[in-house]
Amino acid sequence: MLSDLRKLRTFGECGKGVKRRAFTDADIEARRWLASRMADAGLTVHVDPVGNVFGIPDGATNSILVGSHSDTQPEGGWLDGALGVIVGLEVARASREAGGPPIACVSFQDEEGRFSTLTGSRVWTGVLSLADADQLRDADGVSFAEERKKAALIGPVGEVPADWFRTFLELHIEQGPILDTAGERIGVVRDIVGIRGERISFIGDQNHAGTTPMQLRRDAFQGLVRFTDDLNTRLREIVGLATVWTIGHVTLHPNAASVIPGRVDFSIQWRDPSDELLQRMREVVHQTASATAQGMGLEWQTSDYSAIPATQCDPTIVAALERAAMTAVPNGWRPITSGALHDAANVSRLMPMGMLFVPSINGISHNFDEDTAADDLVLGAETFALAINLLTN
Ligand code: HGY
Ligand code: MN
Ligand code: MN
Repeated sequence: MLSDLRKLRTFGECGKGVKRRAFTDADIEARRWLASRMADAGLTVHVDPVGNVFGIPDGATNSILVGSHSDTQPEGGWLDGALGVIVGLEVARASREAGGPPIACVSFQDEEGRFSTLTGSRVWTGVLSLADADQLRDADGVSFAEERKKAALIGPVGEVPADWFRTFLELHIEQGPILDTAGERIGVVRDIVGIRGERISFIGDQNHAGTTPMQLRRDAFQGLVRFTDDLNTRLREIVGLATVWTIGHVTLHPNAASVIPGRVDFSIQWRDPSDELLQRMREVVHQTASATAQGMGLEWQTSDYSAIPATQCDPTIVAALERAAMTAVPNGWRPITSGALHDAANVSRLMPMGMLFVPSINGISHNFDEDTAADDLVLGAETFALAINLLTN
């Protein structure tokens, strides 16, 4: 498992981390390698039309499905997604060698949102239609419909029916500080927060930075500044302890030192365990954008709205994961809410799902420095396999 994990890291390796954006050469090469490792393990490889890669045992149509994603953020850690994919492969391989229950494995595509949030598993689970996904473009305007044609480079492309599987399990790094700070080694995920996101634009007047008096300006960047400040004040009135919101991607037009920005486009996303709060927050985001535009003589637009509801893990699976954790590390585990989104959230629409976490050193993730101690990786895999034994015997 560790040697496969370290091999996967080499695809797009960049210092301690990786750059393996969905459908880039590094991603396709990694998926081709994964497909070969699945075949080596005696699994039949299926690639679906959006590049999700499945390893299916002996024509089984009632497997447990184990996996995650192998694409990364633009500056990704070596374990985010990769750990769950490699442990999925390892569990499928070990079960087949031991004559155990049919275990299938998967690497979902574009979980990290080059095109949209958790694109591959949203299409596979029917949350997002293929036709709608084909309308997506990345931040550089590259078409999803074009890029997904590369799926054929990985292996034979065809639909993979969800009813081939009865349960989904995902092992993942926590990506936050809770386990590491508490000195604990396993997190049994009880629920996954919901997320909402969209792209917002403010449009003003592009003009000369030297000759345009301040009071005559319609400066789109200043619009973003006021929006952000006003939004923080308004949201702090209504949010809870677990609520987060982020403006992570900003493009200014024309992005030149001597030009007053005529346009700013930015992503905004927010997360919380409560769906009604997430909805309320969207109203505040729009009220704030409208007030900002009105107050500064700007126009504003919104697009690319996406929503994944808060998700509960299956109680039977949670109980098995807790029993395994109590066996493996009696005083070193806790139940935990996932602040990160995972493909498991989408798959839970179709079948019972569960997740297990291992610690992230200093809580770092979505960063080249993301890391987890090797013995925690092994303990996580062993605890995960123990839970699967409990679920299948
Ligand atoms: O953003 C997330 O929660 C996930 O890591 N893509
Ligand atoms: Mn992930
Ligand atoms: Mn991630």
